[in-house]
Order: sequence, then C-alpha cells, then structure tokens
Amino acid sequence: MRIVSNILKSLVILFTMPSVAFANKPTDGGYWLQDAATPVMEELTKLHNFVFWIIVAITLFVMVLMGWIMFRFSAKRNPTASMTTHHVGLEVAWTIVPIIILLVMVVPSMRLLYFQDALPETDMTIKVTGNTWNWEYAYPDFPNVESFISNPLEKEEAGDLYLLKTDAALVVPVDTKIKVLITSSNNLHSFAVPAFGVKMDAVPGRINETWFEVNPGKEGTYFGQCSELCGVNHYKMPIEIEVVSKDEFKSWIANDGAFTKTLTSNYTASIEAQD
Ligand SMILES: [Cu+2]
Repeated sequence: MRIVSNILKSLVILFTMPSVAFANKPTDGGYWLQDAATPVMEELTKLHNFVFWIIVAITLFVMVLMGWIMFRFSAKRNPTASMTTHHVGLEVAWTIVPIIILLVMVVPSMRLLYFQDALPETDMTIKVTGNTWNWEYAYPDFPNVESFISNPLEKEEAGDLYLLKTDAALVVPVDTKIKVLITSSNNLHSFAVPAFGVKMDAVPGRINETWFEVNPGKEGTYFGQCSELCGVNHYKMPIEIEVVSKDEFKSWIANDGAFTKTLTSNYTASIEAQD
C-alpha cells in the first residue's frame, strides 16, 4: 500500500504545486517545472502535462489489471488454469491501442519540435560562448557593447542564490524575438534556461542556434546552468538573464552595456519579488 500512498501524495503535490513552486529560479525541494516565460516553454509545459496524464492512466490501468489477475486467478480461486494460447481479438487490440496512444502523443510532440527548431524572423542576436569555466556574452548587433564574461558571485554576496547569481547578467529586452548563437572555446557545455525552454549544446568549432522570446509582462531575472558536465568547475557556470523593458534595454545599449543604477535597482527588486 506504500506505492498507493506515494502516488496519492504525488498527486496532492501536483495539484497544490502551482501556488507554491512557480518561480524563475530553482527552489529548494522543487518538484514542478519552472513558470514558463516564453511561448516555447508554455507549449513544453502543456505537452508535459498532457503526456503525464496519459502515463497516469496507463499506470493505473496496468496496476488494476495486475491486482485483479493476482486476486481472481490465484491458485486457490482458479485451480484449473485455462489452456488458451491465442486470442486474435486481444492481439489486435493490444497492438492497435498502443499505436493510437503513440500517435496521439507524436502529433503535438513533432509540432512543438519544429516550433522550437525552426528559427522565426528574429529581431536581434546574442552570441554565447562557453569557456572553461565561464560564459561569455556578445551582442553582434551592437558593436559598442563589448563582449563580457559572467562569473558566479561569492557565497557571501549571493546568499540563497549562490551558484546562480553572477557578476554580469545577460541583458535582453522583453517581447523580442532573440536569436542565440551558441559555441564553445574548448570543450562541451550546454546553455540551458528552464523558464525559457532553452537547452542547446555549446560545441567547439560549431555554432548552434536557438531562439527565445520572453512574453510581455515577464520582465525579471531568470536563472539557468551549464547542463553538460564540462569539467572540474562545471558548477561555476550559472546563467543569469536579466529581462528588461525595451526602453530600458535601449538605454542599456546607449550606455555601452554598462550596468546602470536603474537596472541594478530593478534587478534587486525583481530578485526580492521572487523570494
Ligand atoms: Cu560548462
């Protein structure tokens, strides 16, 4: 019965989750997906939930069936076993039904795959380079902004956000389609931001591309991490993205990408709002 109680517990957590766990950063004991900030992540969350309920239904069906078989066909209740070896109807059913289930899942899944993969017409480009061991960000559309390296803050400065918070966030405007070019200077890394539904390998000698567009009203600070085990300081490669309004982004660019006071104050407020 422990299995049943565990399943019930998980379901209770699932239903009560949205009110407690939605945030743009990982939370202690976090269980659910982070709150979606982009259309891709919204779709990913929907697909995840959809497939989740199919899994629940299959699991329950198999459990009930097994339980019934163990009860009804035990040696005590069914001393003379049936000698049936073949049943055409049953064989057809247990081939067709799984095919239908797979088709039901593959259609939304492939649609989403192309939605993620096919780059739309983007408004600006950022370039992300994985080094051993830090991330380097460049804004090829804005030559006045020098590329910069992002390092995690020390424990004392970062507090709860140790190994997430950095000394220089990637700054991007909200409601803008952004192309991300991702590469590496020497070994494999992965640029992953859960709230954006972005995870793309950084491969030396190759440029991978992906895109994201943060939904209107979703300004704030988002966190990710290098998600490809890349060596001894892998843990020192957090990704911090500061999503600002278009106007704020313009003034950030006009300031040659300096971290201005306005930005810093908004930035602190958005961190506090998440806590
Ligand atoms: Cu890495």
